[in-house]
Amino acid sequence: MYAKYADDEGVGSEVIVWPVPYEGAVSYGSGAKEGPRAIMRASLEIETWDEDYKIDIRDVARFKTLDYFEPPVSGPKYVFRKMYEFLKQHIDPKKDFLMTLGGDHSIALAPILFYKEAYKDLFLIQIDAHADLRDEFQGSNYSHGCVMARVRENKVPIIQLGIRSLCKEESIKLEQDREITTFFAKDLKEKTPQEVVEKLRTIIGSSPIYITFDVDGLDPSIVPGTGTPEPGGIEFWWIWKFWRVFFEQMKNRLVGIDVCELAPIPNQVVSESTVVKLINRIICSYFRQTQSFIK
Ligand SMILES: [Mn+2]
Repeated sequence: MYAKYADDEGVGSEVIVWPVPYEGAVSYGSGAKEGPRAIMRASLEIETWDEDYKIDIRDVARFKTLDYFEPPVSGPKYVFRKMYEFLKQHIDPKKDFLMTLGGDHSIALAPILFYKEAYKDLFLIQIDAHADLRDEFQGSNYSHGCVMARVRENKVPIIQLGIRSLCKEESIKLEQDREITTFFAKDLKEKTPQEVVEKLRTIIGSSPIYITFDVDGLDPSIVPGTGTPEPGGIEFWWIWKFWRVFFEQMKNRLVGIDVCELAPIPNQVVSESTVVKLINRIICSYFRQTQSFIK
């Protein structure tokens, strides 16, 4: 039923898909625990051909889907621990490319720290409307509003793209923490993907990269199905072009990715379609480089 991301028909690099249908006390809208199923379902319907690259995603990637993670009910800290344990047992960070499908943004912490352990100079690219830098949120240090604060405690430098909603505590952190580079959504609008990539190259150098893709970073006109939609987000064709320029010019190793905060709207598939198109774009953009599959 969840065919495309679940099959093994492709011939390229293996992408291990890990569905994590967890949502804690989501602050506003709910439904992020339905994200993985909606993404799997939409992955059946979206064209796998990339006309820009003239390649099919199956030429560069083959997907293997793990069983759906069963989150403990005792809160996000325990979800983190159980996820981390699972990764330790089943994933080889030096070899395996993992794509974790959330769930709310709290599910990103375990894979990020897991890869950080293997790659000391790991850089995080965070697509997001929110800074997620609160020290504590909804009574937990591990909730979706705190992920990036925990990431920074573990010394992972962050590049943020699409930010447009934060609190005073977070604003101060952004000013003080030199290991966080923030491209606010309103400024991205004025820049070409090329200009942003040139800046990123000087910051990231040749370090390995992990991408955490909170879908609310995109404009809600293309992803209305998310818990806390914020107007003025990243536009579709901008980010579409961005991934091409980014991977062509950076040539960094991408170790893994997560996609979170998709909360599907009943009887409407625009959000998950947008998200799957962009997942496919990232996968094609990266793996066509690693396999020298250049047009
Ligand atoms: Mn987030």
